[in-house]
Amino acid sequence: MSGRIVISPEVAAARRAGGPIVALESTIISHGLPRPENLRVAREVEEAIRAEGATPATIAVVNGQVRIGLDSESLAHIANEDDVAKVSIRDIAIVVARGGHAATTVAATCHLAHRAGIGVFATGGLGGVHREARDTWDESADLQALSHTPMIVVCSGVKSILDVPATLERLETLNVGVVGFGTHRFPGFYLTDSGMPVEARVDSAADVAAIAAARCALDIPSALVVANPLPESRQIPPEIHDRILAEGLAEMERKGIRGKAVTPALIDYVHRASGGRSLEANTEIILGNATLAARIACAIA
Ligand code: PSU
Ligand code: MN
Repeated sequence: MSGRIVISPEVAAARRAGGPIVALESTIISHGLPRPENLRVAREVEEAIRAEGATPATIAVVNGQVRIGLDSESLAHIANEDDVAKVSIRDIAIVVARGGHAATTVAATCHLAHRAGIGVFATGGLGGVHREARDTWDESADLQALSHTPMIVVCSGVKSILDVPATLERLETLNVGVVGFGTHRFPGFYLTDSGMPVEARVDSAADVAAIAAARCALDIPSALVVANPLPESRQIPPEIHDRILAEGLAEMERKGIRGKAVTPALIDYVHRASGGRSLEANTEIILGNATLAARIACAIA
């Protein structure tokens, strides 16, 4: 590919062999988890994918180059440095042209992974419709990207910092497929059940692979979201969750935080207010989703 996109030797070898590959986003590393746990979790997630016999492809922009698969030094840079921008699809080219560094959101990662021939992607939570969207029009570009990128996206729903029912409506409007893994309930990230139903349930990686094959044969242009909940015993107790969430939303209002700063600021608030509990849940979510995505990638390959 052009010098603007560089595929790591590990990912290139997997591509040549037609082996299973799982794309990973990097905004969760740079803006979604606190230091120093972010780097540790990023490495554990890659290992979890290798342990299933698949190849991880963490995606980011380093020195103006899109990297599909990061070496150890680049991963550490994304995790530790303040000069890493958060980029969605519209922002990628600006950072590339200027030779900068950036972490990719779900939208940007889907776009770049698809371009690199990767069909499975694992993350924690998707962006979605914000609660005050009626006034602010704040809806993540992730949703648009999912509507026109054929990708299997394994996640634990969306955080309840968002308007979950509105997000599900938008996913329907945008033709994005949603299936619950082992459940008919849409997960609420820290909560096993967001309170909203999912029509289609799948129970195995092979189930997902069969749907992926049918989508491919039918040229369905959008993504399939595989919503994978935390087990109930591992969720944040709903009373604690609801209190922290209300406080976090009030703080954003007070500080007047807007635009793409909203998601990282809210996530950071929840991490601080929950005394490490949300970090533990977040780590478990990402590891679980990476493992499931690797199994799906293996079933497809
Ligand atoms: N939700 C999370 N953790 C995250 C994000 C979302 O639970 O780290 C990140 C993802 O990279 C997602 C992005 O694509 O935030 C969405 O940001 P925005 O709402 O500005 O589109
Ligand atoms: Mn936004």
